[in-house]
Amino acid sequence: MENKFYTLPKMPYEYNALEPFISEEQLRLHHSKHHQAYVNGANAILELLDKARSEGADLDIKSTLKALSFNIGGHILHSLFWNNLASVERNGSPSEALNEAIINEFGSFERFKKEFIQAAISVEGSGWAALSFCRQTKRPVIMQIEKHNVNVYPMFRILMVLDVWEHAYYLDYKNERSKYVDAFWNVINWNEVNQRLENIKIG
Ligand code: MN3
Repeated sequence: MENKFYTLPKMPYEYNALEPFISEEQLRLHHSKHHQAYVNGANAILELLDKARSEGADLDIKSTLKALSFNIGGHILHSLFWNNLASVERNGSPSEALNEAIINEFGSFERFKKEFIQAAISVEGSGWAALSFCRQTKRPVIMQIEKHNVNVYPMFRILMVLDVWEHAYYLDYKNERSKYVDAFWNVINWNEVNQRLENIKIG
């Protein structure tokens, strides 16, 4: 039977694989507690919806859907995030196609990196920076996501995300978000980012 609920995905590497850039303790907590909380949150709301529908009960639809969007967003973004990270030994490099797309859009890889870093550092409160891709214009676009679900461009495919919630880095970097954002570039799984771009062309 198809599982109608979300599950916490298994990490594609050990919790210590991203050291020294992201510590074992930080990554374990982030995956096993924080990501799990979004999975549980989304499932609890789905159960609430199922129950209310089967009983014919009324719901506060507005607040329920707002919470559902937040928790599903958290689950999906974290699932993408773990897979677009890799240990220094396994992270590869941007493919020719990815490089070309980035250079066509931003002028240079350095310019892309600068804008992505600025997007990540300047998220108001908690959120994400994401490199996404518009299939209509064939242009890569940076998304600056607040929380897990605000400022998301509908239907854009996500190539790469960076979690800049404090829970992602506080144990390792305290309040210094920019140091964490700089460290991220050492553990990007370019093989995965390349593949996501490739999948768009096929799909
Ligand atoms: Mn997080």
